[in-house]
Amino acid sequence: MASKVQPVASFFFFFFFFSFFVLGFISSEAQSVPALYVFGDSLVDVGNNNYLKLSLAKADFPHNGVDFPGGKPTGRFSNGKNAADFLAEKLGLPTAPPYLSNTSGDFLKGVSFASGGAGIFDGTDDLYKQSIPLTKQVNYYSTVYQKRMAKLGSGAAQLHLSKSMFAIVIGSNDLLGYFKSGSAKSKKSTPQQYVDLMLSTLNGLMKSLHGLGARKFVMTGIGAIGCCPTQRNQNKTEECNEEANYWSTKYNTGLKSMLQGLKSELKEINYSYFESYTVFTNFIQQPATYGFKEVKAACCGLGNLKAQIPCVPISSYCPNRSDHVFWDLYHPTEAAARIFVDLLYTGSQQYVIPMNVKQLVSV
Ligand SMILES: *[C@@H]1O[C@H](CO)[C@@H](O)[C@H](O)[C@H]1NC(C)=O
Ligand SMILES: *[C@@H]1O[C@H](CO)[C@@H](O)[C@H](O)[C@H]1NC(C)=O
Ligand SMILES: *[C@@H]1O[C@H](CO)[C@@H](O)[C@H](O)[C@H]1NC(C)=O
Ligand SMILES: CC(=O)N[C@H]1CO[C@H](CO)[C@@H](O)[C@@H]1O
Repeated sequence: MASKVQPVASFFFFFFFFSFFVLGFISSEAQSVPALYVFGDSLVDVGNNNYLKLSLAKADFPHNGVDFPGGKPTGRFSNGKNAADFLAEKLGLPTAPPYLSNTSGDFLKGVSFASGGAGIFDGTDDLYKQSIPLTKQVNYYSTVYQKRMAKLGSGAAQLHLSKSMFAIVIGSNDLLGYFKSGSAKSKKSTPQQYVDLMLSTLNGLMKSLHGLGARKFVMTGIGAIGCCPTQRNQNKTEECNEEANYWSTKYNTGLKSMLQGLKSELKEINYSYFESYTVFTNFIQQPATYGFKEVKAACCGLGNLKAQIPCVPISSYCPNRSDHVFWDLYHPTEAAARIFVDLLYTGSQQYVIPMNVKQLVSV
């Protein structure tokens, strides 16, 4: 009897393991992210501005990159890696390379259009002479999209894009520009009108991306920009600029409802919205929890709060970059960026809604 049962048993045994491996393989395939497309400003720029001759928003000189592999400046506004690098790492992808590094590239694993000084509005970069505003970033993406369609064919390209991540980190420069003393923008519109226009413009650009195959969005709110070293330095008691912070939170509230509206209108999109503001204020209120000792001053710069002269080659920088929240006047250290992305990827609903990026991958 046993000799008759055995082949059957081993068949089931084989079948069980076969299906385990094959289905396991298929489902991990289904969950893998083929590409990461990054849009935004200096928080996620990995070198596009190196190619902009006139731009004043550059980080291709020391001491930027002092902790980057190789210790060289790369164009990242950081001592090391930035959030774009960490997000790519989490997704098992190489860092999305700068679009301007090869405008004829195929970029099958993704590409970054992010540019220091960029805003939702085209004029936001006036201060920096040159950047790639979000509208232009989306235009550049459309050329990548055309190439994808031509190379993979419509069906395969749409499938590839529907599983890809579209990360957008933008808005801080628009708001900082508004609150710059004597800005023309603040004379033209109230902060509420300005924030509403930021959101409706962003909404239009997200719809364009949806029309070009984007289905999964990673969106970040604006951080506590009133607490960056340059803003504190403008206050006698080194306090945060409460007005800038207030309008960041108003923008974030508006962004959350804009995203809900977009989801109910377009149905097939999914997104993660990240509360950068909450994470920032946690750093400031409970620095030790995150390993920080200095939450006010920049690490690299000169003068009060190292915020009077920016991070340029003649500036000094702090010996331990891991205990500072801010690398320079505006930008977080690698240590802070790493925590942001950890929370973005696997954080609870307190930080990322309606789902974190890990969940977004498998939707
Ligand atoms: C740019 O991309 C094209 C297409 O992928 C590739 O053939 C070429 O080698 C790339 N050029 C550089 C300088 O990387
Ligand atoms: C400094 O910041 C505090 C808190 O926002 C504010 O009450 C105060 O007016 C500011 N002082 C100056 C000189 O801007
Ligand atoms: C640098 O700061 C980190 C985070 O606070 C700490 O863990 C580390 O021990 C510090 N390193 C040195 C050499 O002080
Ligand atoms: C987890 C989640 O919310 N997934 C949604 C992604 O979008 C599709 C299309 O709207 C929904 O059916 C899923 O429920």
